[in-house]
Amino acid sequence: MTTNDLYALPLEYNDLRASVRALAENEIAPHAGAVDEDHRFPQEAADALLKAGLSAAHVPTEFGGEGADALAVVIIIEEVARVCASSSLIPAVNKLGSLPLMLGGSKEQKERWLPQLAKGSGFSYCLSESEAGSDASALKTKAERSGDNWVINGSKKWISNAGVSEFYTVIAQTDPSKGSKGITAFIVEKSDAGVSFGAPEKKMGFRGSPTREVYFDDVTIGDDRRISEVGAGFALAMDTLDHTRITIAAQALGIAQGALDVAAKYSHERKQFGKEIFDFQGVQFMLADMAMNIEAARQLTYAAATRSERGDKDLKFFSAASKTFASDVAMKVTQDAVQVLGGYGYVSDYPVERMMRDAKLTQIYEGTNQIQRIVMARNLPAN
Ligand code: COS
Repeated sequence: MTTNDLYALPLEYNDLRASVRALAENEIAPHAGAVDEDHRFPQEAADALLKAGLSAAHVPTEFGGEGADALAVVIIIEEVARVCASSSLIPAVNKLGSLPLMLGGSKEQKERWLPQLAKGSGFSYCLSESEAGSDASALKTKAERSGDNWVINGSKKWISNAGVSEFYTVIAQTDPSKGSKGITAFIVEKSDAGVSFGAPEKKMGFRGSPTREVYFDDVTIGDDRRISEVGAGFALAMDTLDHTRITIAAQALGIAQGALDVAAKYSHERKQFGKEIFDFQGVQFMLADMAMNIEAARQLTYAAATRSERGDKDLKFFSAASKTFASDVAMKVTQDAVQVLGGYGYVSDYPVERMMRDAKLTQIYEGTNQIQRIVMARNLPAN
């Protein structure tokens, strides 16, 4: 290896970016505004992503998927989020929902669900509850033994793509006396008796992605649905998030890039005081800061993705850092993009107000940025 190979993406990733960008601009962007305005699932995006093998590209080839590595998945999500954050949740949620199965499940279990995911089934992740958000191990949903079966009762909150997905990884309490060591992971199917969904939440952003409660009422499943050792479900859930928080960084990165692209173009179109507003240094400084921060977020996110792929020891730090940094950048960049567009930025004729609303969630979900800082601090070298 020479220095020529360092800090440059291999050609295959640049080719992937170009093809996803073309698909996103042609088939996803035209619907992004309506999806947001009508609070409707981005079916056009779901169909286009599935057809191109991008809706769950992380599924290994032996299970019918594309076998995309963590960096490739990041680039897919980034490019889709650049035009429609709601649509980018399709590949992100599918990875989040199925990663516990990929990390903890048996070969038979993977053969049972992953090929269906590759064909478009959808896979959601059920960890959070109304009283267990940041304090995830305080969850109350119970799975109790009944002969050879498990009976699940309880409810999960803020579940992305709930109702759309066929499969759900459910993190449930199997021995309340043991705290985080009494938690176990299961797969529940939408068609299982006793599974139902709440009304879609009315959200500030990400309005194209349904977020609903999921209810479990005496849902009875066999032990073949258990994907962690009994009591090892919390560690599996946390291990999963170490890998998938990077996909939220990718999403934030894409939203920020999309907002910068709109603002930069607009700055050359809009004339005030007889010249392009780009000619004012105040606007140039804003655009330069936006681009600089986006590039820094991109480097950190790609570095985190390669650590996820290799399973490096410092993944936890990099994953939390990339999610925090990229989402904070997305919030600042989208606010500044609205500012560059002025009055036009504040109305829905341009996409930057949607992007600003979408950016906010990336600072909150898959662990608030405050929780990420706890994770980073716990993983500093001295610890
Ligand atoms: N990977 C593997 N295991 C982990 C882990 C990780 N990242 N984080 C914690 N664990 C394990 C710990 O090692 C510990 O086991 P041991 O006692 O054997 O060491 C166990 O899980 C409990 O860990 P801890 O005591 O650190 O748990 P806390 O209750 O303090 O919670 C935080 C830790 C706050 C980091 C965790 O609850 C969290 O990430 N919360 C946010 C949840 C979230 O992201 N929700 C978003 C919804 S999911 S989309």
